[in-house]
Amino acid sequence: LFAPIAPVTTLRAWLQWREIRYDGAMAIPLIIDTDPGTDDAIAILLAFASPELEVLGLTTVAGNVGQPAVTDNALRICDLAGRPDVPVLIGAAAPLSRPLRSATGIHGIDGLGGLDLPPPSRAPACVDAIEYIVETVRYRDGVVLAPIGPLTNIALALRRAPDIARRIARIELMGGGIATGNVTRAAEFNIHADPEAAAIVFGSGAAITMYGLDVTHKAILGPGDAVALRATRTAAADIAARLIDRPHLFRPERYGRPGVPVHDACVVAGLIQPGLFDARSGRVDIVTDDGDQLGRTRAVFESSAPNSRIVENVDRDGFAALLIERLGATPRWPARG
Ligand SMILES: [Ca+2]
Repeated sequence: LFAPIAPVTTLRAWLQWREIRYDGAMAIPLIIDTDPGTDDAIAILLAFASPELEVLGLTTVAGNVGQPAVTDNALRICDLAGRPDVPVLIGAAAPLSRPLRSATGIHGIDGLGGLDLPPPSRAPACVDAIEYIVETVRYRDGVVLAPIGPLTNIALALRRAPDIARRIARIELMGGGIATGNVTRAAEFNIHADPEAAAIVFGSGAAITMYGLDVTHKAILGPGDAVALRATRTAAADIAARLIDRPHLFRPERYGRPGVPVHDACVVAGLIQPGLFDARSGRVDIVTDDGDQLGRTRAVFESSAPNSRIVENVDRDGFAALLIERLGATPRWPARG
């Protein structure tokens, strides 16, 4: 399944081909680094449905589930969206220095909430995700990285090629939480999964926007949104509805309404419609010492050495409307045989 397929002459030639193909487009060139992941799936579908973004590639990282399942899921999502042109590249199989602890309780054994999508129609690209990130950032101007899983791949790329930190236009990431955690009281899953990687990324000097639990716990989509999504009768919206409408995950006592936080889609929505979100500048540091604070994102807002924009609020209804509008405008893809 993961044997190399179509010979890619050289990575550079291939990137050149893509650039020619997209020449003239004003879209933001974007690499989504992902561990699909139910909310990853919604984020990727939203990106594919949005002309403001040019999705250059999907790089996969072990997180919600392990390798090769995350890669398999990324390919399935491309198939679902009719995007065989978007390369999927295999990244890290484990955090930098810790064992992987996946999140199958939320995302299901398969990582996609038991959606049971057809097997992928193709194999991943025969270029390693780390090399792909490094070369793409060096070669293309203005590349934005959107890591929506543990930060292992981004840290490995920065470690291999520290020069890319100033070439990356922005790192717009889902992770952390100033006021709250989810995997522990102190820490959010993506940061807790690989705190050493997070420390490298936040310390890299790259411009970072952090969509943490402070905002994603306000980006709650529920049964009413699922009804609106289904009413559009598109495959992408239907998949999103199925991933949102899982009542066993609803925690109205915590989120103030029935529904699930669609964490990763916040990053993509923020790239498309920044006005939906409020952020403050600050300095974020990562707790890497073992103990009950492990993986915490500590923020200082009035810092003289800020390293991040910390996103705190979202217009929930606007966020829901964007998702429904975009996914609802996608083709009614024929069911695969
Ligand atoms: Ca994710």
